[in-house]
Amino acid sequence: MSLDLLITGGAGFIGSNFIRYLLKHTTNRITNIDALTYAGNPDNIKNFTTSENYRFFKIDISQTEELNQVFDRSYDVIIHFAAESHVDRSIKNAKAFIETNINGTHALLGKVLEGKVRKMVQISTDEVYGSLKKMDAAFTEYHCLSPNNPYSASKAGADLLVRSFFQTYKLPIIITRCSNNYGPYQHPEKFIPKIIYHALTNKKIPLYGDGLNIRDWLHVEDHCRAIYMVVKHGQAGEVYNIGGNNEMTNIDVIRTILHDLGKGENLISYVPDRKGHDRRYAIDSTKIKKELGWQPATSFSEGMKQTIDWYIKNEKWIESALRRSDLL
Ligand code: NAD
Ligand code: TDX
Repeated sequence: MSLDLLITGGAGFIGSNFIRYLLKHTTNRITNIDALTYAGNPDNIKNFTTSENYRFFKIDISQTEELNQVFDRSYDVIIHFAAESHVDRSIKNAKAFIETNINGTHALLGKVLEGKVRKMVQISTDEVYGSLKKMDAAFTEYHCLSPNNPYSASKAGADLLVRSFFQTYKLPIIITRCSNNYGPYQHPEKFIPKIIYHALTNKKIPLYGDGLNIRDWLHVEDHCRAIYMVVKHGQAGEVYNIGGNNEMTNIDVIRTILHDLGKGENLISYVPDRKGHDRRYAIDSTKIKKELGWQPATSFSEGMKQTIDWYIKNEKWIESALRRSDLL
């Protein structure tokens, strides 16, 4: 059965990969709403318009009047990706993070409350759980929320609002929390595409602090598959963690990419640490594996080779994304 889906933030990295996944594997009707901020790139979605199942609206989700435009119909599911997503920007100025991540999520919850949507999936992050020490067990869904930077605090705020709307109004809402994604169409301000672009153009690669912070890397296609399983089979009121089972230090990520590109470690430049830099994230995905039968299918080495290849072929895309963000 085809579903009527409302995707927020579908011009960004994960949202555009998710729509690509849907167009390839399903016949669902898709409405994509995105404010096209510096991170929302029209190039990411330009091929979608050929599908009769797809429509796009330039809408800021935190503005209720704008949001009303797409409620000319009701939806089976909202899949909510739209967010300000870059930690370093949130440390410089958190205002947009509060407006989009908290007020925007609240505006969408209002639409669910009005009965315009049958289910909502809130795409969240492992960062809401805070930071782990080296020997700590990975985050489960029961870990307390202890965000350490304005970005993760705004996402945790949104998650708590979502939780409260489930508890208070019994709305059919689900939260997913994933680890760091990588793959095609990721904004080049983020770590992996930044390393690749700097290596390709022989620019210094800034490595924060001692380079030993650990992230768990999840290929975006594995993530999209997990989200769709949650859309179809997830239970209201539940949280599902989604991890790549692939923890690496930042310095090792850089070394892997430099090695694959045949570049030297002289490109690495140690720079002052990010303020409040979380030391380690690790996700326990037992629940989604057991309950929905999902598991990651992409090995880091294979996923990274494909990813590097994509950025080599799309250097113009990287430069246009940097130009849109005044970074070039
Ligand atoms: P992104 O920054 O690439 O894309 C965000 C999209 O949201 C952009 O297209 C932007 O234009 C849009 N947007 C921003 N403000 C908006 C507003 N007010 N109204 C409408 N649209 C708006 O982000 P991403 O990396 O694709 O992340 C997507 C979601 O996944 C976010 O909610 C993020 O918190 C979460 N997440 C991302 C990662 C990751 O590694 N990238 C990991 C965990 C969770
Ligand atoms: O230039 C850099 N140098 C560097 O050492 C950048 C951009 C990052 N880093 C480090 C900081 C982190 O330890 O690399 C790691 C990854 O950094 P980001 O790509 O900024 O990701 P992170 O802060 O881990 O957050 C990401 O994963 C969780 C996403 O951006 C979030 O949206 C998501 O919620």
